[in-house]
Amino acid sequence: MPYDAGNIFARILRGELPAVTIHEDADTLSFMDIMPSVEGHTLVITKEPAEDIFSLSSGGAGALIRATQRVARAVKKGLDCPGVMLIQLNGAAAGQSVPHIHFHVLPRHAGLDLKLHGRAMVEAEKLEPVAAKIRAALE
Ligand code: DGP
Repeated sequence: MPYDAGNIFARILRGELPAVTIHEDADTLSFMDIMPSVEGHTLVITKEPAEDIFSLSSGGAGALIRATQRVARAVKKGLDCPGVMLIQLNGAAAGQSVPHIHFHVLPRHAGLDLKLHGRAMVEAEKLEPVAAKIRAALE
């Protein structure tokens, strides 16, 4: 299937929709998930218009995992969580809802259950203080 340039993340990349941004470089953008599974749920996306891991270039894959590693380190340090879970879904059958490749970065604490992602919306004002802690921990 051809890449859908009208998807939500493509619109965020074009500046048509707002996002609480964590980090941006030449190849990737990272921002807070608006329907988080857990406080601190962050997304890392490519600027390359690719739907999934299968259509992403190897250069794009390298840039994406490097940015994800950097953001995961900042989530761990900034939110002082003992674990960080990375999730990356490919295809509706796998649960992917936005057809633009992305990693989920989830702070984890033992015994704290994850909610299903993409359900309850959180306002930007509530995401911002958590985002500030992650940004401050970026190296
Ligand atoms: P996935 O199911 O893996 O495709 O995850 C898509 C995630 O994107 C899901 O956790 C909810 C999040 N999301 C959906 N729409 C928006 C949006 O407009 N802004 C932000 N920041 N996140 C969104």
